[in-house]
Amino acid sequence: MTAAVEHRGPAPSRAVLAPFARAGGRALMLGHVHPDADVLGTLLALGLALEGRGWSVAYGGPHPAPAALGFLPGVDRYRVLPGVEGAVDVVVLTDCPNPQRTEGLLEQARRAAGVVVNIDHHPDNRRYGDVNWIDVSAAATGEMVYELLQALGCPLTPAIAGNLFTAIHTDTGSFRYSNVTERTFRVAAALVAAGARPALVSEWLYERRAPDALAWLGEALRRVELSEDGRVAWLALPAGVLPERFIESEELVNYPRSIASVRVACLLREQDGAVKVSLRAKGDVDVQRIAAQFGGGGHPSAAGCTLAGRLSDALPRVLAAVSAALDPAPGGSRPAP
Ligand SMILES: [Mn+2]
Repeated sequence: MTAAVEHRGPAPSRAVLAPFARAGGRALMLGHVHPDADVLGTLLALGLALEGRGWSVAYGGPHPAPAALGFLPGVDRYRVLPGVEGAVDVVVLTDCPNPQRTEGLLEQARRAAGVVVNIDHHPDNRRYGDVNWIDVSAAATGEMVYELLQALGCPLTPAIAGNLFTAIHTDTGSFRYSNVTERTFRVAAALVAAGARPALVSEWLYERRAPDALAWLGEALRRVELSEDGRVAWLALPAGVLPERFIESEELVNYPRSIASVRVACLLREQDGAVKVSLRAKGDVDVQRIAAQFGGGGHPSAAGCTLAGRLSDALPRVLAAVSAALDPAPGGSRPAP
């Protein structure tokens, strides 16, 4: 490749299609740290489609696929990669705004690969690929990969459809969030027609809690706090109060978010000398801007960041930033949302 290419539209351009156009090749589907269903579902869907066209495909990243996503068709092929060995024709990253989130694997892959393709819907994507397709109007990268497979003429097998449906299902909070559009439902309908099973996905995602999880959930919910004006709710978890396994298996930030008056919900979690922060907005507050103040990123209504130090220091800093975003100073420099 010579100069890097950037494409922003909802339909893939010829430059986006070109790396996948040939009949066979070698591809690495590269995930980022703590891969979620949008990452895994899209990597697996595109990889399985390429395999159907005679490609040889490897799947992996710095961390394993979470056990809760063990139902994704083909996820057993996804490996923890200590490094990237051997040459490949194409490396694909999906839903990965920041190349540092591959923990060095992208740099190794770049040396081994003909082309790096970056497919994402995050507004703060760093455009690190040779081909960068960034569609911020997509609710999930799953919508983009659906369009890509349609444009390539790849048949939607039930396995491919199940992966893409799960990607869209999770990134939209089960089709509930403000990122959901007519297109989301159109794509989801096509995926169900192709064999995705919505009830099965819901059962795997929401009805497979461990027997002790409800007691831990009670412990978590007891700690939710609400600001005086009711617009901010937060859940602050000191290290060790809840099992890691439980926290990883729940979207705990959704509980403070569910209070009617809340505009911004925060989950702060102390771990290994740092505090991981998840932010969610309902309506007009851009939490991506808040996360960016602390070196993080995400989407306008769902973002995250990590602060060094203790929970007792991080909590007031985060709440102050949220408060400033809710009530910008008169004449301040905050751009219109
Ligand atoms: Mn996503």
